[in-house]
Order: sequence, then C-alpha cells, then structure tokens
Amino acid sequence: MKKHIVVIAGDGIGQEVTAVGKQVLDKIAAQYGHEFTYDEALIGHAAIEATGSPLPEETITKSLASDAILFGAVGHPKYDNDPTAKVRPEQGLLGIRKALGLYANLRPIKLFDELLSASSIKPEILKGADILFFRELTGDVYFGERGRKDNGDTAYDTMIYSRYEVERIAIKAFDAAMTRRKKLCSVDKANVLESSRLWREVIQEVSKRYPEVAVEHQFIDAAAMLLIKDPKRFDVVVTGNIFGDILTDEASQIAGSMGMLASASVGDTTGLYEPIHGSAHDITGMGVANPLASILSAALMLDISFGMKEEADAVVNAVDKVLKAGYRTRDIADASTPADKILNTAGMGEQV
Ligand code: GGG
Repeated sequence: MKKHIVVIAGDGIGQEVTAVGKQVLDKIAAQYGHEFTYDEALIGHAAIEATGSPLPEETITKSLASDAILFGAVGHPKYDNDPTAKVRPEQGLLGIRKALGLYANLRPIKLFDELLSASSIKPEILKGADILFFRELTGDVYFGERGRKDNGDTAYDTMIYSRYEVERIAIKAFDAAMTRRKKLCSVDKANVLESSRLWREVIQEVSKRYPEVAVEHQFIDAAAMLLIKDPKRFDVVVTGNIFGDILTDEASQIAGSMGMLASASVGDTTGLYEPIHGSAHDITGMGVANPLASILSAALMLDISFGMKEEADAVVNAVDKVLKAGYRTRDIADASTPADKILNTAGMGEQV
C-alpha cells in the first residue's frame, strides 16, 4: 500500500522521539512491502522562529493532503516564564486540532506487564488494567471566550460545550465500548458546572442507543481518586478537553511513565498521532527521551488510519519483546535494571 505521511516533529524532544517513530514506520514499510512517503511541516516554537506563526498555513495544507500525521510535541520554557506572550507554541497544536476537525483524542492506557514495577502504584492494583480514554479535543475552556477585565486584574476562561460536540465524541466512545468490555464511564463536574450538566444529559441520551453498554457517571475529583485506587474498574472513559488532559497524565503512572502513552486524534479529516507528553526541555538534546510513546503512536496510525492491524500488532509486540528482554529508557528503569540495559532514545529505537 502507498501512504503519504506528514511528520510534524515540533519542539524539544518532539524532534528526537518522532525521528524514531518514523524509523519504525520505515521498518514496517520494508518488511510488509508498503511504500510510505514523507513530508515535513513546522509547528510550535520552531514555526514561530521560522515564520512568526505557531501554525503556518503550509502546515495545514500539507496535513490535509496527507494520509496521516506523525506529530511530536510543542512547547518552550521561554513562554512559561512570560505570561504576557501573545503568540505561544501551544496555539499551534490547538490550532491544528481545530483546523483539521480532530475532535476525538484516543489515549489507550496500555500496561505492559514488565513495567508493573516502574509504577508507584502497587502491582496487584495495576495488573490487568486496560483503559481507553476519549478526550474531547476541540471544545471546553481551551476554545471558550477568554480575556482580562478590571484593568487586567481579573482573568477568565469560559468552559463551553454544545450538544453537537458532546454527542459526536459520545458516539465514538460508545462505539469503542461495544468492541471492548462494554463499560463506559463519563467524567464531568455536573454538581457544579452547567456545561457538565449538558455533557451528562447528552451522554444519557446517547446511551439509550447502546443498551448493552453499562454506563456510569463520575465527577472529575472522584474519577481522579478511583483511577489510582482501582484502575481495573474502568474500560472506556469519555470526558472533556481539560479533564481528559489532566486525567490521562495521571493515568500515565498506571503505564509507568508519560513516555509510554500514545494517542490518536481523529475526526473529520486526516488522523494525527502523537505521544501525550510535551516537549520536555529539561532533557532536550540529551538523547535520553523515551521514544516508545512515539513508536506506539505510529502503531495506532497503522491500525486506525491505514487499516494495517497486523503491522500495528507487530510494532506493539516488538515493544513488548524489548521490554521483556529487560531494556529500558531511564524513565522506566528502576534500581534492579542493569546499567547495560538502560538505553538512550536511539538505542531503544534500534531494539524495537
Ligand atoms: N504531544 C503533546 C504535546 O505536545 N503537548 C503539549 C501541549 O501543549 N498540549 C496541549 C494540550 O494537549 O492540552
């Protein structure tokens, strides 16, 4: 099969891990007789430096013309320390999700047994946990009206959702639940927030079309607690943009590290595949970032965008094998990992 992929590596370790994700795609193409062609595009701080914009028009054009996007990360510490900056790297990522209509962000919390000890949660609580998060991606406080008033002394961000926005992500999550253990947990804050009350109303309406799926509703605070206390109770979790962002960072500790979690952003156009982690400037340039989230994102691309299930499974199995052989990047290593098994970014890529 011929597929055209746009690589948007972005900032910081995004460059380092995406190079490895692409290497794995190349290996798959060679092994299975596919032809993958690539183009590159700018985003985030790298794009601001080159063009003045965090999301150049060319990046959108190239993305729309592609079969899939392999994405890295955006961010730069200089903006974190400048709250008045009007142009920021993150606008690139939010902008491309919106421009491409990528409203559903799938974040599988896949626990490799070999990494049970890498988590600070007890193995007996973790073993068998398998959760698929659906984070809504184009609404919420991320896209609601925001601003300052009272001469800048008061700031506001508006949490906003429409029935249509909730319904379309709900359908994706219920469809997924039907292919899994038929359990769906919707996370909101309906005891306080009006937008959450609409969220819950729509989930309840959509659930009537899926009588086989057992639905529960949790408030975000309770969900955050239950995720650590009893992760196995969850199958599919559907939630809004900000709650999903926070909960999945928390859930990365079930998988052992932020460096393990892949994601797929899908919706109206070309799918975008990226690790959930950011640009991690504290380790940028050191060559030690864990590339497995990028590799597993490439596997999601093969499966979801290209329908190459066997190839996707081959990638996941390769990761499993490498972990079983004891290889670790330093974020998933522990005191028992022999020094010669601790690999850098390129070394882990080579093993996979
Ligand atoms: N690969 C994910 C990434 O780059 N995250 C940085 C970021 O700014 N994310 C915004 C968000 O998803 O909430």
